[in-house]
Amino acid sequence: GKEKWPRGDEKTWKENMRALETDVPGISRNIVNHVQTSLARQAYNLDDLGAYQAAALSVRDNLILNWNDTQLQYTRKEPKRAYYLSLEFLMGRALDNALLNLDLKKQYSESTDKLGFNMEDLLEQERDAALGNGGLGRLAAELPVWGYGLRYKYGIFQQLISPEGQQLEAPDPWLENQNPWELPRLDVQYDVRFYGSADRLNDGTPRAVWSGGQEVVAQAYDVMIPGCFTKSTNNLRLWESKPKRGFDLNSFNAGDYERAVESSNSASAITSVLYPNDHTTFGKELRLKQQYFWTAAQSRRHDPPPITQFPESQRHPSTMAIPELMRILVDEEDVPWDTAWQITTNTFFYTNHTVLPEALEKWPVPLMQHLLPRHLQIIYDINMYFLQAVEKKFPGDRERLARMSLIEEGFPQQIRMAFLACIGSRKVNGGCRTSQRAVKTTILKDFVEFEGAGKFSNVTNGITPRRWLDQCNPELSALISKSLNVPKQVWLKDLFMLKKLLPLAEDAAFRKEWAEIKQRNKERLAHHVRTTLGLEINTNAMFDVQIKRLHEYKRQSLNILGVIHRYLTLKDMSAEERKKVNPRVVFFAAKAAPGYWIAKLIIRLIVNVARILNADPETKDYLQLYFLPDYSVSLAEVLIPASDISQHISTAGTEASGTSNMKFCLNGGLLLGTVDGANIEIGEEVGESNVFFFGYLTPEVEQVRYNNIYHPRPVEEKSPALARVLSVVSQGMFGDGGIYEPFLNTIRQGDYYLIADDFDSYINALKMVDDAYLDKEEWIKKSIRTACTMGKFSSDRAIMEYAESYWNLEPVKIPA
Ligand code: GPW
Repeated sequence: GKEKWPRGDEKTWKENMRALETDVPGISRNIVNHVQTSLARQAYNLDDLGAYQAAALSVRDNLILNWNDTQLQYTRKEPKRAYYLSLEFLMGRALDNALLNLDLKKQYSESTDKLGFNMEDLLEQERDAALGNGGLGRLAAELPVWGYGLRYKYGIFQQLISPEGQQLEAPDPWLENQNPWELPRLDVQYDVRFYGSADRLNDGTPRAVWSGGQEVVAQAYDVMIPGCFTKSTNNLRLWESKPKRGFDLNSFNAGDYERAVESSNSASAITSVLYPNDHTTFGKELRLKQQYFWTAAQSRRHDPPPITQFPESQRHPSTMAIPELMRILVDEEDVPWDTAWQITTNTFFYTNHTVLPEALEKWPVPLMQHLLPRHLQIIYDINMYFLQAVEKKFPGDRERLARMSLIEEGFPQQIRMAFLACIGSRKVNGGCRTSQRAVKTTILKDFVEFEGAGKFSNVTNGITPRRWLDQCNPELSALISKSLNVPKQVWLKDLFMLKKLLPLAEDAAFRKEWAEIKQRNKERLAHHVRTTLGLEINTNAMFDVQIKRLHEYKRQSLNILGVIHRYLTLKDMSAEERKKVNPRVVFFAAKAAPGYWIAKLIIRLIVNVARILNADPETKDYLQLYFLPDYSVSLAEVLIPASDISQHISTAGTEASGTSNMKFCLNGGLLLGTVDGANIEIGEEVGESNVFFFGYLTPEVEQVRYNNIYHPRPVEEKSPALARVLSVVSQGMFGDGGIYEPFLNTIRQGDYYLIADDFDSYINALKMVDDAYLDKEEWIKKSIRTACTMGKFSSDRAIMEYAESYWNLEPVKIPA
């Protein structure tokens, strides 16, 4: 019984429907309109921020029109959809990306020019949407599916560095200036319950009633995500928590205003801040509240069934969606248990993002009992049926049952969320080939034996060439279009086309253009550092970059100790010898989790080494070191195109994939790395002669670690060069040596991350990089070969693999 629409006079509707403004006069009209009405400002008091907002609102109008058409088409066709559930979406800025995807950048720049504003300045006005920690959140931002996340009031903290080199954290009030990219959906609100009690009906059904406790409201905000050169515009739905209307009415009525306000604070607290811990879990109640709040809000929307959802992360924040769907089906829809379990295990797909066992999420049973009593019952029931099945296949193997149980014994008992995600999903996949192999042979070994290997496979991560080439490196993008002789609209959607440029590595004129672009990107970075930090950078040097979260396993420590080694080597040389050295500028940018103090100590060391090096008249022309504070997506967009070499040097067997490695290579930066994560597949694509690998291999690491504990050898024996570096740090070459002892001791004893074991091999690799750089022409060839073999790492390829072999989705065409 569909109603007739439009209501009223069809002609009036048709005549007044707005179309996209795509010419300069129309765009200018639209921008000025927003200045006058949406912003209530005028030409005489308009600053860059206001002009940015008006331009953004005008672009948003276009996105909304496309978004409406997309919605309509989805409503008509009712295709199966994939929902990507992630607690993190590290979006970065939206305006430039939207302009490029809409293919309207030129027109908008011309229009703002006419209005007296420079588009590049306006773009700088936008605050990053930083609702994520690192690669995991960024990956979520790059997949073209419907996303569901949380609308944190505060994103990842802002990093400040004190004069002593201490990391300080400040809140990130990113919504302060209004966010033009979101639409509050006041009509989309759901109640979400916490606490209370769960009573089984015991009426022959598995049903229970969950009641009492506290209810909060989940309020939807929609963020429009433009597809690339298409009308198709996706949606990122972010949930905000707020107090229920009439929240704690009793307290209000009793005149206890303060208590009522307190509980309303606790309702809003759920989505107030992103947890800044990368690769760790803390077992905090508020975090579990965040997870459940979001999976509960999301699960209310399951039209049209069956839904295909897609929970992410080894930290399994979305695993709560599994017992929640079971609860809805069993308790609210009265579906029999077995049918409900079948639906559930056909709905979820689980992507694993880490191989570090300490990052596996576990929740204390007492906390779950208190906060989500019904879900605990459901988890117990799932576990019971599951262990019965295991027992049937492996009769009498009690140890196996204990290993595989969703409940880990101990005080308190803990729920193993990775296992729940595994058994509750149709497929389990990893972010690259080797990490998935690692998962299958370690964390989930028993599950592979039980369920068969077919359930476990890998979809290698990808990155979007729109942001990570066209947007951040427009000159390179233009050169590629010109050389391929096709518009960027074509090759940006078929990145394998870059292969056609490989022969041009032998063309001197092409190499010259390629090198000049790299040089201008280096100057752009130098300009950025000059204007933001007031520092002068030698742009004739090799730019050597390591940017990622600060973590011991990622080994920024190895890099900084290598820098000190280089410094000592330079100091040993005569002035004449030094003149032959290839100058190098080393860049770091990284945030450390606020409670991860060894990581903060490593930042402190980097900052203090930089202070000494950059002021040393003997060496500063040959070696400079910069720690750029407050790493963000926007900073990455300036750093990545400027890099000659980048470092991805995690201990073998620790990095699940890495994605910045792909971004650097796509921009013609060479890769220095360990044989780990996606580095391996990058090496396969570009050829081993174009990358620099070093260090112990994954199968060897276990034995080395064992020896480091049971047959320890002093650092002096493993690497005299490193021993010297540690001793100058300890003796105070970079300020009070004493404060670094706890860090140095992690290398002297245990050395879990193999710093001493890999050091000489690392120094050797750095030397190979230096030698290779001496032959400039050959270096540029390597740079071209690297960029042009990155086809495989486009997120388009990754999403195609997901859609075809996992989700069974088909693209929906949005007609003009
Ligand atoms: F531990 N990743 C991340 F798996 O950025 F949860 N933060 C995290 O907390 C985790 C993973 C977690 C990253 C991986 O470190 C990186 O190797 C991978 O490329 C990325 O997730 C996307 O899969």
